[in-house]
Amino acid sequence: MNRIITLDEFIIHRQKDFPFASGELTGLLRDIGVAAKIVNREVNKAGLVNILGSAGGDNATGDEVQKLDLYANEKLIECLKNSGECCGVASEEFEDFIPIPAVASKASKYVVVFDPLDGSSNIDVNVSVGTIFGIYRRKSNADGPCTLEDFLQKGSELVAAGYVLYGTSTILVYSTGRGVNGFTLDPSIGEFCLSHRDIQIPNRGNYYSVNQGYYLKFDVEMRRYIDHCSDMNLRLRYIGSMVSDIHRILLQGGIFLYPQTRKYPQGKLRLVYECNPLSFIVEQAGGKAMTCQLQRVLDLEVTHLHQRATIAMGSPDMIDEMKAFVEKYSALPTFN
Ligand code: AHM
Ligand code: MG
Repeated sequence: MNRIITLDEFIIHRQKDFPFASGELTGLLRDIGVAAKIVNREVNKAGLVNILGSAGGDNATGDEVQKLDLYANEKLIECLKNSGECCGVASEEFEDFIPIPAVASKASKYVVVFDPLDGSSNIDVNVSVGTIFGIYRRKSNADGPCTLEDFLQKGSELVAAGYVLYGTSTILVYSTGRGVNGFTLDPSIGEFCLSHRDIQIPNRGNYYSVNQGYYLKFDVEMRRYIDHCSDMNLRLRYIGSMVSDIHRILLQGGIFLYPQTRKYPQGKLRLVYECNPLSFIVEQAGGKAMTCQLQRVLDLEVTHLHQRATIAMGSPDMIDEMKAFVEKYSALPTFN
């Protein structure tokens, strides 16, 4: 039988691979691992305790906030204070970033961005949700509090990113820029154990993932590409929980699309909290991630915390194919 490797063991073992190998990132990743276990416990209890339903407010981008979102948000922040490595966080649930005071005069060098519970409209119906996170090295002076510029870095400057999927089992997937590894939570020992070593996304897959209900609201090139996916007998899978859809594509291949619609002319998904961290993971696994206007997501300028972006990510050959459709059909005059 293979020896079990826990997340903590793996992080410490990999520490030397990291360019700033001083153990700081190790502490942060462990904090996130602890938060994931706490959130997981609560997500699993969601049907049992009176935590379901709306907290009655809207988040910074106007979506209804579920109670469990707030809980996950709070726990992540609490846990990120533990190691003293994080000088500030920005969360999809808050309008502004939150500076974290230094612990025991430690010079914290990192900021963390996260979507505490993505796909939260799925909670009430017992469908998978996820946490998405990204870690940047701060730009501001380590003597003072963090500043907005620490959070407005391009995705290509991420030093680590990952997600936790609270699904039929709970899995934490992360990358520090040297491949992607996945750890499944073994509830009997309360540890994330290495289950998916060096994940490589297949060059193509049998799935496409898009909210096809918006078909008529998409531009012609996207409609033609979606028609093509259907003509090729690809299977449509759309959970409405991006982490779940991306996780399937990462393991089995496929393409995920969220193009612009009339309601969301810039796309719906958030660049800082959703698109950049997941694009980092997908690229690290050998995939590609670009906007529906064909810019590499990780190269996009970040001008505000809640910026939205269109997105196409997944298997490299399928992204190239999508790109060819966009180039061909967006160049033609449209007769909508
Ligand atoms: P959220 O952060 O408010 O949960 O929204 C993000 C989610 C993604 O997980 C998912 O892919 C998308 O919104 C679904 O949106 P839609 O219902 O418009 O297809
Ligand atoms: Mg989200």
